[in-house]
This record gives sequence, structure tokens and C-alpha cells, in this order.
Amino acid sequence: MVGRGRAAVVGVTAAAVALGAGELIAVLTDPSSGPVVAVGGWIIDHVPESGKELAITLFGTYDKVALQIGTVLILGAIAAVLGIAARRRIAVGLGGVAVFGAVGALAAVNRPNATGVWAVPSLVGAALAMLLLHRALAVIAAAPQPQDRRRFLWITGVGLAAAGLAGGLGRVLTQRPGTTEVARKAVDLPMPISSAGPVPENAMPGYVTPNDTFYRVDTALVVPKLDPKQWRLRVFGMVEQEFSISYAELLAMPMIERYVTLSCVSNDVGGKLVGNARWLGVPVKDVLARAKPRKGADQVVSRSSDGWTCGTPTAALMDGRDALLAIAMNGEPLPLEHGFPVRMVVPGLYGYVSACKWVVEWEVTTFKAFDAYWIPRGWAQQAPIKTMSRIDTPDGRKKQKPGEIMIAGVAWAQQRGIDKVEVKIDDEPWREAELLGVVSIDTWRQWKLSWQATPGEHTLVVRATDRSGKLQIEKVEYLADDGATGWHTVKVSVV
Ligand SMILES: Nc1nc2c(c(=O)[nH]1)N[C@H]1C(S)=C(S)[C@@H](COP(=O)(O)O)O[C@H]1N2
Ligand SMILES: [Mo]
Repeated sequence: MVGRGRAAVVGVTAAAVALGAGELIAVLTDPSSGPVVAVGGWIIDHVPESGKELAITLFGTYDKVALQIGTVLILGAIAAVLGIAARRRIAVGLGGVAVFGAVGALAAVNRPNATGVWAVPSLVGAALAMLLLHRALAVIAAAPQPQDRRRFLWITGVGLAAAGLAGGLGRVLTQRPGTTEVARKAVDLPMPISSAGPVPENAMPGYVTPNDTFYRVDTALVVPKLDPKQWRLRVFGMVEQEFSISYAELLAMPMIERYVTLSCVSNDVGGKLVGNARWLGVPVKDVLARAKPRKGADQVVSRSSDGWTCGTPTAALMDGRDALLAIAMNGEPLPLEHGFPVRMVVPGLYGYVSACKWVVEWEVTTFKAFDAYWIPRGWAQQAPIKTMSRIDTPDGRKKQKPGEIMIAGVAWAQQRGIDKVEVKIDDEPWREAELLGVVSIDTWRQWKLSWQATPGEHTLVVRATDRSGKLQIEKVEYLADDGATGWHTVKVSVV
């Protein structure tokens, strides 16, 4: 009989062939139809938010890569066990591979916007894996010593190499920005009829977050690649006048440019899931008003091309704030991962209830009638941004020298604005920080405070007050379903 170790390697090779072939075939069907992306997408949609937060905390922005590597590793381990089981009973091995093929196919056809062909990569991959498992075990078992070792190495070596090549090629081809990036570069951005105020003269570096360091949060394992020539926003539901608008028509409408600070509801106290960019776009109300929303339609559900949804209060879109259907970020067409060709930006609301990227539909409805993506997963339906402040320097992880230290950071309360930032050093009374200039109430505000640091361990705490006079909530509550609260505290060693 084939040895255990070898049987395990054959099992792993079979799984590799299934995944590699699947990834390559996905080039023909859809980037999201490959077995790893399909199963990964299913996991993302079904894992509780706490699991995702753990992944984000552990792997930072690499959570998506980590998820896929994890999926492949777990599959590899199961495949090794199946290979060993197949030594005695080939049917167990073949049956096991068939089950995995079916799981991949089911995950794929159940993705939003999937069609029946999305099953093909997983099914063909599984069929190839079954063939390899069957042949390899038979050949190795039949072969007498010492060729047997050579045959084993040959089959598994060629199988693994082919799988790796197919998978790698498939990934390169499905992930290439290609024609979408060409179309993006070709966009001729219109001049706004109202420009964003200038960046304040005394702004410190970091007031505007560059596109390549702007945080990214979404459920998309594969960045949607939409052709702007094909793009339309369809507006329907509780409206007098359903209609749809093309990218060219949108570009022809009067645009405004605004700095707006975007933040994520899962941003922890002191966290980095917040950024400030200059957005160019059409006011949402100019487009929405055309549809004439009916009375009582208190929610507009924005749906992205990959099926993700968010629900925004109709009032927030119509009340005159600078809610935008944005096409550009910091002077360039939206980067693909930030929603090209069109996304929403709504000042004053967390991203998950407002900032739909790759938006293709607006369904005018009610909060009672529809729960958007994150609501059944435990997040609040309504989520205005809470007043927050953050200490960016000094960095508590580095030892500081005694003498003058600039304590500095940002504070934000979009739609209300920041009126005061105070810092407490150890047991001293609160000191008011100097507020730097700000473009509008919709962006974060930088602040600084000079401190004569003495040797020893120190604790710095920051808190902000918004322009309505309300003090930032003190209690640290990370798992609040409508946004974390708490005063950011940094411990510094001065030596
Ligand atoms: N299509 C789509 N849009 C989305 C999301 C998503 O998962 N899919 N996530 C939202 C969340 S939770 C946030 S905080 C913002 C983040 O936008 P950014 O990635 O451009 O920073 O996008 C929002 N828009
Ligand atoms: Mo978010």
C-alpha cells in the first residue's frame, strides 16, 4: 500500500490542482467565481463581525490576503487527510474531493450577481483533482521499488508545479486592473462650479490623506472593475419617477468639490480607520430629487455592483449637507479600491451607512422594509458619527527625551465641527490645545499642545468638544453597535 506520507502529499497535490485549475478557469467565468474567492466571500458574509475585527486587528489591511491564505491552508490539511483515507478506500478520497467541489460551486453560484457558470471553476477543478487522486494512487501503489519513488515525485512534482502556475496565472489575469485602469486614466475630470476651500495655511502634514494611504474597508475580496461606459445608476422603489443615469450624463451635471473626513464605525479609540480627502461629485439631492421620492420613504438603499448595500436616511441626503455621488478623490478619478467609477460620500455618517463604493443602484424605501448589509450582522441602522479625538504624537511605543514635546493629533465631529480639544497630562488639570485651521465642519481638525516633559512615565489623555458644546463621551466602549466611544489615552516613557 502507498505510505501515509506519500498519500498525504498526493491529497495535497490533488487539492492544489483543483484550486489552481479553478483560479485559471475563473479568468473565463468571473474573477469572483474561483473557488478561493467564492468560499472566502462566503466566509466574509457569514463570519460574525467580531471575527472580522479580530482578523483586521491581527493582519491590519492584509485581512483579505490572510483570509485567503487561511482558507487554502485549511483546505490543504483536509486534503492531506483525504489522501491518507483514499489509500484504503479510494471512494472516500474521491467523495471528499467531490464534496469540496460542490461546496466551492455552491458558494460561487450563491454570490451576489452570480450565474450558473460560476460553478464551473470549482466543478472542473474538482473533476481534475479526482482524476489525479485516482491515477496517482493507482500508479504509485502498482509500481515496484525503486521506480515507485521516482513516479511519486514525478506525479506530485508536476501536479504541484502545474497547479501553482495555473493558480498564479489565473490570479494575475483576474486581478489585473487592465482595461478598467486605462478607462480610469482617461477620465477627464470636470471643473467644479464650487471648489473646496483651500487647505488652512497652518495645517500640519497629514491634514489631507493621500489616496494610497487612505484606509480601505470593504467586503470585496476582488476589487470590482466597472467599465464607466457601461456604468449606470438605477433609481427605483418608492419614487414617482424611476430612471437611470449614465456616467457621461453624471459628468455633464454641475459638480462641487469638498473636503470630507470619512470614518469607519469599527474604528477603535485611537484607531486609523479615518481619513480626510477632497471629493469631486454631483450633490446627491440633485440626482435623487429627479426621482421624486414618495412621502414616508425614509431610507435610500445604495447597492454596489458586488451586491453590498448600505441604508442612508433620505433626510441626510436631502437636507443640504454636501452628500455627494463622488467621481474623484484628491484630484484623481476614484482609485479602483475606493469605488471607481462612482461612490457615495455623506458627511456626518459612518461609512457603512453612507459611503457605498461601486454604487449602481438606489432603492428608495423605508427603514422598516429593508435592512442593509451590516444591520442583520449586529450594527445599528442609524449611525451618525460620534465626536472623537486622537493623539498622534508622541508615539507611545517609542521612548521620548525630556524637554519640549509637541503633543498633537486630530479630532472630528463631522457636521457639527470641533470647538475645543483638551489634553490631560497625568494628574494635572486639563489644558486647552491650540486648534489649527479647518476647511469646514465636515473635516477633522488638527490640534497641538507644547509640553515640557520630565523624565518618568506619563499618561496623556485627549478629549474634544463639538460646536454644539457637547463633550466627547468618556466611557471606553469598543463594541458599541453604532461606533466606539472613549477618550484616547497614550502612555509615554520619557528617559
Ligand atoms: N461596495 C461597498 N462599499 C462600501 C463598503 C463595502 O464593504 N462595500 N464598506 C463601507 C465602509 S464600512 C466604509 S468605512 C467605507 C470605507 O471607504 P474607503 O474604503 O474608501 O475608505 O466604505 C463603505 N463602502
Ligand atoms: Mo466601515
